[in-house]
Amino acid sequence: KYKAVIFDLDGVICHTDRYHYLAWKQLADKIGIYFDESINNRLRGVSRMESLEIILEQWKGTSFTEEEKIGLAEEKNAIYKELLKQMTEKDLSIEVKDTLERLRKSGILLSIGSSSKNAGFILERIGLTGFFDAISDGNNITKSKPDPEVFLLAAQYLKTEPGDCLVVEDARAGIDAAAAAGMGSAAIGDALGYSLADYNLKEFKELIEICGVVS
Ligand code: B16
Ligand code: MG
Repeated sequence: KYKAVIFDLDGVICHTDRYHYLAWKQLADKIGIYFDESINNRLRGVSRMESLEIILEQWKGTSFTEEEKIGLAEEKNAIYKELLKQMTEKDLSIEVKDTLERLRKSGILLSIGSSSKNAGFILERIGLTGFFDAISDGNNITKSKPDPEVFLLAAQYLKTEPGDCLVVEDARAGIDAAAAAGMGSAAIGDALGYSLADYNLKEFKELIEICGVVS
C-alpha cells in the first residue's frame, strides 16, 4: 500500500499544454521557426530551456547565444503566464478534485512533482494553493525528468521512503523518472500504455482503488 502519491501537474492535475503550445507558437512565428502540435508533444514534462532547444532544432540561421536563448525563454514565459490568467477553479475537474480529497481524507500524503517553474501560480489559478503536503517543482531542481531528482525531493519533503510513493505522470520521461527513483508509477493521458508504468489510468479516480482507499 502506498503512503504517498506524487502528482505531475501539467497533463495530470490540469491541462496547460494548449497554453504552452500557443506561447511557443507565438514566439516561433515571431522569429520565423516552424512549430506544430507534434513538436509541442515532445515538450511534455521537459524543462523550459530544454523545450527551447527542441524548438530551435528547426532553426536554420546562425545559432543563438546563451543570453539570447535565455531572452527567448523569458519571452515565451511572459506570453504563457498571461495566458494562464485565463485559468480558473473550473479548470480543475470535479473528478480530480474529489479523488484528491478522498485520498487526503484517508491519510495518504500528497505532493506535486512538476518540472514547471510556474507550478505555484497554476495551483493558485485552480484553487489548490496550500492543498498539497509538499511541492517539488522546477524551482528546486537542477536536473529535469527523466532524472529522478524532482520525485526524490518530494519524498524527502514528505519524509517518506521512495518505495512507499506512487507517481502519477502523463509523460514517458516522468514514468522513467519514477522508476529511477524506485517509486511506483501510474500513467495517464499521453503516457498511457507505456510498458514501464505499473498502472494505466483510464480514469483519474482509479487511484482510489490503487491506493486501497475504502469508502
Ligand atoms: P515552465 P509538468 C512541465 O510541467 C510541462 O509539461 C512542460 O511542457 C514545460 O516545459 C515544463 O513544465 C516547464 O514549465 O516553463 O512553466 O517552467 O508536466 O512537469 O508538470
Ligand atoms: Mg506533465
